[in-house]
Amino acid sequence: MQKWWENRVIYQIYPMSFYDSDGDGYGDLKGITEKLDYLRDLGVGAVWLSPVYASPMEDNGYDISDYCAVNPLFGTMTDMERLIREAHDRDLKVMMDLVINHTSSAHSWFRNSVMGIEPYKDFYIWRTPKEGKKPNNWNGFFGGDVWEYVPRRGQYYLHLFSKGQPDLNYDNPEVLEAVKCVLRFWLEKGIDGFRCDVINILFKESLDNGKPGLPCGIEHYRSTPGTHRILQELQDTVFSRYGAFTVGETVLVSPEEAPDFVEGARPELNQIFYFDHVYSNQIGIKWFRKRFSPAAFQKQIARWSKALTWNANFLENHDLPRCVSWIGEDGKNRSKAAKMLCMMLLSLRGTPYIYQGQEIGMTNYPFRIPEDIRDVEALNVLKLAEKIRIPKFYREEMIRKVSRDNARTPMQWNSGLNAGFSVGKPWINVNANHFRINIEDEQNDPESVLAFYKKMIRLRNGDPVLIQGDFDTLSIGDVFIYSRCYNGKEYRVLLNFTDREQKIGSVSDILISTDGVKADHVESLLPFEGIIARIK
Ligand SMILES: [Ca+2]
Repeated sequence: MQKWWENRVIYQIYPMSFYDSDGDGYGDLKGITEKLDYLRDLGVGAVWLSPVYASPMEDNGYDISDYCAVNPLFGTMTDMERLIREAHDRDLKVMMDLVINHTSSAHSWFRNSVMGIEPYKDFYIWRTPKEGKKPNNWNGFFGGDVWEYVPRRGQYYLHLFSKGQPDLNYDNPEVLEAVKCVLRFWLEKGIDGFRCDVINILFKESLDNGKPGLPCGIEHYRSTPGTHRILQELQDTVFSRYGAFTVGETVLVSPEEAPDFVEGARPELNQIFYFDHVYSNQIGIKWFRKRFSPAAFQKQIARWSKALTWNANFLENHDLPRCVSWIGEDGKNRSKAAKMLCMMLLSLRGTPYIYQGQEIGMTNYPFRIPEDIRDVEALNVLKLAEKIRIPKFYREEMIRKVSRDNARTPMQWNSGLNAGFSVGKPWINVNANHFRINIEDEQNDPESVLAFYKKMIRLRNGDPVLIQGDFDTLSIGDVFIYSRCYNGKEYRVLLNFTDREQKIGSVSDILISTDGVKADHVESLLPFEGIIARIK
């Protein structure tokens, strides 16, 4: 039997930038509830909310100070309960973000831990200085130190992310019990599943010095047996009891080790996100990029589509630039490229994830540096780049192209004030292109990116070949070609990744094209055109 997460398209909401119901410039829970009919009409079957928990917002909510409370910026627990109820009334599942590698340093667990109050004393990873020095040579994901000294305890604590995000100590069984209570709290409220943040680095197998690498020390905590044990236990004692769905965000997992998380003898998670396609044009780290290569990008998609029977497929999220800007083209071919990428996302094998604004082809933002930037990560990198004397022009371009803020500019609802996102001053600039790229206009245009997303979602939702069919790669390069086969039927998907017309031989019986109604027989693809043809 198909599981709900195999039949549904999942839509990611970044609450701060989705819709502001009360004019304070920040999106909120009531705002999301008001827009549920829009999501229903789009055809998606589940929403995943980036964190809405109580948080000092040092890392935009990925630093949680109370797992069982709602951030007042987003509303109240009553607003959250109403959102869950109203979503379920519209047959939309609700997923929350789960951040359990670390808490905020403002969490009461951490405060009590600093004071040495039981049972919290060993909830975090504390170590006494070694001959006055830090416990090891590791460095962190945001660059720089992983150890912060606390005079009160005379000890350092470990933080793989910022110093306001201390790592939980999973060597202490009471930590896992406390986390289970949090999970049950939300599942009892009717949540249908979780997107689990950096889930494969929970358990630190040792604190020995790391080998040189990025980040240094990762071999001691990436995909360790201890992490597998924790995930199995959460699955056995919590997730399976509620039929809860889980998708894991992983850090540097290879296609060879991925099945251990989702297909092992003891299932741990239902799906994981891989990032190799996103990394395909990076040089070492994400800030340095080479020219986008369709072949390098498609190779990773093809590799993962073969490695796992069921993938979590995505092109955008709250941490990435807009796909049409870096994979396709956001100039004159924007709408064509956005539709082609939509066709790929919705015709791969696995669950498609759409990030807010992707469905209208929202683009990167031409940020003024640094005054328009809000993301702490980009601001840190900018300072670092200046220090190591990367030229001004280059470092500004780097931030403009890669900054996470590209995904966080407000949702473009209409062509009016602040794109209809808020009547107040938005916390981050609205892209000026909302005059021509916005939901209201696209809803009235049958040729729009939005209209194509709706069409493609409806096609996928009702088609077992697109949902369950086996995947096979036929060609990689300027034109990406793959097949989907199910029950004696075969579809062929052909996607032009270039701004030039491409010959494809003779293809007939076309099910759908990104270019509207087609003659029954074509021999070439227009710039950025995609088609799905029935082969048998
Ligand atoms: Ca608000």
